[in-house]
Amino acid sequence: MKKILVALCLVCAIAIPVFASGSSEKSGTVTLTLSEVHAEGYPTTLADYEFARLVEEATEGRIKIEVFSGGTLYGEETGSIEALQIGDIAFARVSASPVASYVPALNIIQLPYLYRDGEHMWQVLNGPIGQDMLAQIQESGSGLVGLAYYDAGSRNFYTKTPVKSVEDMKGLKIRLQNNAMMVEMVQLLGGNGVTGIGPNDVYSAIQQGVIDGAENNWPTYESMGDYQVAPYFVLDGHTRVPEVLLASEEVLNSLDPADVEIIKECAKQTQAYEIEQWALREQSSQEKVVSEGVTVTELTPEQISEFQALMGPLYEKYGAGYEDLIQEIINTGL
Ligand code: BDP
Repeated sequence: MKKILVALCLVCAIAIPVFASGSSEKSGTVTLTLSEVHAEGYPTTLADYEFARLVEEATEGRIKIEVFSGGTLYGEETGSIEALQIGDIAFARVSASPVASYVPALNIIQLPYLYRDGEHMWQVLNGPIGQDMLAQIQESGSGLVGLAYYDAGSRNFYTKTPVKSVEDMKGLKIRLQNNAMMVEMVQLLGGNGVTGIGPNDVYSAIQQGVIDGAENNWPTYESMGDYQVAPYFVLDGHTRVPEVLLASEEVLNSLDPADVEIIKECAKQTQAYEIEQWALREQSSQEKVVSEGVTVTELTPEQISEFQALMGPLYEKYGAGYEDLIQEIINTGL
């Protein structure tokens, strides 16, 4: 009897249809998974839900997108990128920084001190250079499809001890995203870059003394609670790294091409919404951490130039072969 039951169960297991794991299908509707490291209410998470809403509406409910926020699926964005490549999930909203490990050309649009300000970055990203980079994510054969850029402001160092000039970076262990160029950036500033720690684990890594600090924008610094353990924030503005909404090429290929067009269109439509949410949160996060006692160090233009002056080797190494493009980026909007 026992043997018969085991045999029956095996038959059942095989009989249950198995769908590409990035999607599941029920009576003509498909549910696609989206991975997000940020919490509910964070600007990118709000944009993920807006994307899901628009896609569901435009496909009359045929395509549903389920958002897994807070890093519940993948705490490290590298994990979600690799899951996209093998079609395990359909979408991930990630930072362009770890994507550059798979599509090296993306380092060009996130070189330190490349943009004069946010407006300059958006002129580049929404112009031919940025759109070509977005297309290159797929054209490079990465298995990833770049759907849209989102805002993530500028990144700044935050530490347990005050950083008032580039000299204070000496010997500091700084957590970075998984990107070799960023590790070299911190080395050039005199510190040591540490990777492999997901953004949701930075707080405990600082608390336990594994690292002396990290670098990020106001909203992540506030949202992850890192300001409570690293209360010195220096406005060095070393990078502007856009967020990217990515899709799995394999999962998109399994869908009706007309639906893929709808997905691409809806993703583009969410950009303005995210930028709006971003501006609000950047302001409120800054106000919150300052009201809770964070020490913000502003640097003079001369002091910022000291940081910037050390970045030459990165432009030479990561910008090799892209000299004209970098110049075009610098000239954009002038
Ligand atoms: C935040 C980005 C998020 C990154 C995180 C990090 O929004 O996508 O994962 O930085 O530093 O600004 O890992």
